[in-house]
Amino acid sequence: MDLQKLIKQTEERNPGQPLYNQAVREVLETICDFVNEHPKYDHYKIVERLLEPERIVKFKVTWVDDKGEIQVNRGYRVQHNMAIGPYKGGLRFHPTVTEDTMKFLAFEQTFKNSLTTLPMGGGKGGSDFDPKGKSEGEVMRFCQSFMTELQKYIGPDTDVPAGDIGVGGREIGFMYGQYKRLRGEHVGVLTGKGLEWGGSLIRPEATGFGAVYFLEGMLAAKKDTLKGKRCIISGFGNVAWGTALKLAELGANLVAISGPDGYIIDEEGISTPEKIAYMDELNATRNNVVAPFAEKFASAKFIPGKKVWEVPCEIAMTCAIQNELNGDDAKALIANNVKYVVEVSNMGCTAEAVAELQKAGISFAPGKAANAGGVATSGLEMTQNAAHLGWTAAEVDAKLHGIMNSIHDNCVKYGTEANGYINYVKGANIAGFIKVADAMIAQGIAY
Ligand code: 2IT
Repeated sequence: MDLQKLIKQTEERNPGQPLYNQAVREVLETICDFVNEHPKYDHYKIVERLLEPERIVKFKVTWVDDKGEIQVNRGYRVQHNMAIGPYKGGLRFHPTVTEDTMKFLAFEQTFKNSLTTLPMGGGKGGSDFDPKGKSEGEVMRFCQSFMTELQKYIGPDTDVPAGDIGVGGREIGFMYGQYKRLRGEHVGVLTGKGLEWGGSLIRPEATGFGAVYFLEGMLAAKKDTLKGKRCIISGFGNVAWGTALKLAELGANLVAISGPDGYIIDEEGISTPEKIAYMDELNATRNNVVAPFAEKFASAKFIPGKKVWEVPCEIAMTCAIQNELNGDDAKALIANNVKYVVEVSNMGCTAEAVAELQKAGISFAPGKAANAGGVATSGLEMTQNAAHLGWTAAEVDAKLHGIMNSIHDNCVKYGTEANGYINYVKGANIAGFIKVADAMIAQGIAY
């Protein structure tokens, strides 16, 4: 493959879509040598074929707000690749959602899902609907209208959406109810469902738990452990919550979390059940501010308008949104002697940040490897639904742990460089690529 030609072609074919171009560029740069060592991939034009989603569905979502006014939003579902299983990936409700956001996330999802070892293709969807300040009735009416259109394109064997930013158990419930009402089927068409109606234990915790299991692998590779390590994370939503829970359980010292309004620093540690439960409570309001945490706990201080990456730490984890850690943030972390940086949000770091961290020899994990525990546990929910049974928390957690270990092993296998540095970005991209590419070759020229 001709790297520069493909990067240029992607830019020309996807103008005004910087996120998609960023995600593609990172993958192309890291798989290039591997692809060129295996001519079959060029022969079957696998890379070129992966750069075009199989289908993009874009639709209108109209709904009526509490004042009786009609509102119009945009809905999306990008079905990127179905080679190894039904399309699978979350739904994001956030005002920043565009076709570009959906395309980059669906592209990442294909590689991530391939890494999980489970049979899931890649997809992503969502809307520019802003849950902030909306009443329960407004959220329900929006979800019902959104699903009325989306249901035409999904199904338990074709495409199985789940949650993402702005979509939690409540929204999944409203959407599942509408799917059932329209189709008359109680099937595993969404994951992240409530426990009483087909959900899986550990799914709410899974993204954070999985990320910490992956981090343990990174530490073990350096003969290091988590105990007592000073950690900071961005965000305070579902992913940050699961991460905080597992960090506390394993004896790490989490001292900072953040929101769009600033960050919280708590030198006594964000590790008690009360503090971690309050993160969840704050997130449930969907008001998107972390400041109230400092009003509730005396040991916590709120620093308004600043990014959390200025806090000295050994471990930093992005748990909020894409490109939240830039080149300057990476330099600040490096100056403060950070040792491990884990992307838990999808593409949480800019390309400049990744380059800075890798240049400094910092152990860095990309989101598609470190956050794969969420979708992996969704895959386990699909298995339980298909078999009409439910596993115990211990069973699901053990499977999740095994999957994260296997992803770490694969990153080491394909990402270890001559000097011993583990390039997790390269390892994850190559390992994720191989399975999808070989399945596409086997299935002929279909997509
Ligand atoms: O980014 C992600 O992997 C998710 N939002 C979870 C997707 C899923 O299908 O559970």
